[in-house]
Amino acid sequence: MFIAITRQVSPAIIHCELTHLQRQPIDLQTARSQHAAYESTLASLGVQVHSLPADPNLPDSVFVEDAALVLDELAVITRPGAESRRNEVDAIAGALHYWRGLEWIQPPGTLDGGDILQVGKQVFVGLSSRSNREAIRQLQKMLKRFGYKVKGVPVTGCLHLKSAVTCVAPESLLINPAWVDADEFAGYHLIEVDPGEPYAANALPVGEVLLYQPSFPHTGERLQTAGLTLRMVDTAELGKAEGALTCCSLLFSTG
Ligand code: CIR
Repeated sequence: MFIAITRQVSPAIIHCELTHLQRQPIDLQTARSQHAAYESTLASLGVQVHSLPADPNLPDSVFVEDAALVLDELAVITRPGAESRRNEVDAIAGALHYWRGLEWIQPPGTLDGGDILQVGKQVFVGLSSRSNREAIRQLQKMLKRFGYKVKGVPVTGCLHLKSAVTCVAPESLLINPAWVDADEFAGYHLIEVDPGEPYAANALPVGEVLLYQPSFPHTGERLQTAGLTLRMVDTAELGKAEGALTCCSLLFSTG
């Protein structure tokens, strides 16, 4: 069975961190209804959704992905790169400890879960404005005993590694090569985003289905041509806070 941890949209989301986007108004009701649709799509696919309450003091806390890496063997609680996001991890650790033993990234390590792309036993970590080499060193030490390889990958032009590349099927990656070097992923089957849709590389696989954004129709066509089954979920309002599909859940199996 799959579990998804999610968190309700904070009433303070208009004060979110922004790195590559200009601030624009975010309609809280729209953001909340899109988030609710995201949760119900997961539930309709048989995922058990554990939705944590909103926190008015943590504007970005809906983006739960950044607070942890959940593997079969353990969960690693991150130390987010943005100081305003550091307190998000406590509620996530409190929820995750029912399912996994926990390890914690320690200072001076900084790590956002959006920078972590796991493909089987290979873990890629984006070297971004949020995640640093010290966190990679700590992750390598934590995960070595379980047989994982951890590799740092430079990211430019976007917030996180998973803004630039996500895994859409076993051994298949959806990538924007303008933001991350495709050579880092040699050996995988690469599907490039349509050049007119730079933000289109973030997709969320749930079993046999790929959750995807309707705002990227040309890349969506490429995914369908590659034989993938898409389920459209619109999170465009959260996109104004620089969030995408993967960021809104921590999805893992109970084995
Ligand atoms: C931030 O800048 O931290 C938030 N406004 C957006 C985080 C999105 N998270 C993700 O892509 N994993």
